[in-house]
Amino acid sequence: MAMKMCFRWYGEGNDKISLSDIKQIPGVDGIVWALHHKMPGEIWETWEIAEVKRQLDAYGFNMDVVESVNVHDDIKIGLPTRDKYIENYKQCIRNLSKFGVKVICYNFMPIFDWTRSNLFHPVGDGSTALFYEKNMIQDDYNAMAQYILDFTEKYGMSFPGWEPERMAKLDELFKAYEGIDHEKLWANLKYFLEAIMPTCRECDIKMAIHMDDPPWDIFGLPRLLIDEESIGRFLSMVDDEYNCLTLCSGSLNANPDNNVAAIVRKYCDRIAFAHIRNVKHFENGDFSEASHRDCDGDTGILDILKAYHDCGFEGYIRPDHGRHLWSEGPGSVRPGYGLYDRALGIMYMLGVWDSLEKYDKKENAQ
Ligand code: CS2
Ligand code: MN
Repeated sequence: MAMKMCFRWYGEGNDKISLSDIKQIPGVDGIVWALHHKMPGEIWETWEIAEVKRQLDAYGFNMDVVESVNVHDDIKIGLPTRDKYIENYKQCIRNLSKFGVKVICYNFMPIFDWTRSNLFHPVGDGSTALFYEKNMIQDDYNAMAQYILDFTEKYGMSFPGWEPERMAKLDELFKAYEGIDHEKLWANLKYFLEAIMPTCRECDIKMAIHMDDPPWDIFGLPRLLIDEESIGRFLSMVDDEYNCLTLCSGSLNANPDNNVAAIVRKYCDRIAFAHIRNVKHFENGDFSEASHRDCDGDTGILDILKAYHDCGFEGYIRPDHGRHLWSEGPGSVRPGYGLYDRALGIMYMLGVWDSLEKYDKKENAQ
């Protein structure tokens, strides 16, 4: 029994890490990929997907998991134009299925994807990590977005979900989301999923929603996937085996009240994709991302991996973000997506998993 280990890669010319680098990490079978130049709502053409397949095939990697096919704001807001974008989304699903894609990771967060106040915060040992300073993410969304955009512009990169084209119209976007409270957003999510489920079934592709990061409302925008209860609501709202989760332990663990191992045990059959990360909390509500080693953070990952193992998890898994180590810093690495710490994280996870396989099984057999 095995979970399937993957590594997120941003694509040729868009990531300083090469497929050859990734190939040297033990145990990685698949690349978590995307067409990062696509705006939300655009169709991913088969020739573009074929090009990525060719690159991955050369190293024997599968392309089973896409992260993300981003959802257009009109779908989240529930505008009449959403139907057109939903049709495009279905076409993406069909095109991806031609290449054997099995899981689409996506999120339903209004306006912003993951949000941090500092992309390279010193951890204390010489490395840096993504950091969330609560006070910095209060009311000035323009300042926060500017910090991210200045960074991406300076280093000639763009972050998924932070497309400069969208960010340039931030005030307009906030206006468009006016009146979209939690219940409306839930309803729009339901509408979207119900519309695409038949296509998912036909194509055998699971939709796996990523947890909201951080798991609470920011800048007055509602966030839905935040804890055990909301996950339960989500799964029963569209009770379909193709309506699944990307259970991101890092996102959920930003709230110390969440018990991710318990969530895994409860919903394991609907978890298509697991993101594993450790989080360190500060008393004032700030948090920092930590190494995967259990004792390096406050939330740990051992209980979570044990829960997956006990449940017989056979889905896809990847290290979530990593710290930036050694030569990695602004300009040489995508924030949270360096090579070294994620590779170390994989070895730690595989070490834990292999031990569970070897010794847990024996214990159970006795
Ligand atoms: C990811 C998310 O980089 C990250 O923080 O965990 O951005 C994730 O890729 C998206 O939310 C999924 O749509
Ligand atoms: Mn994640």
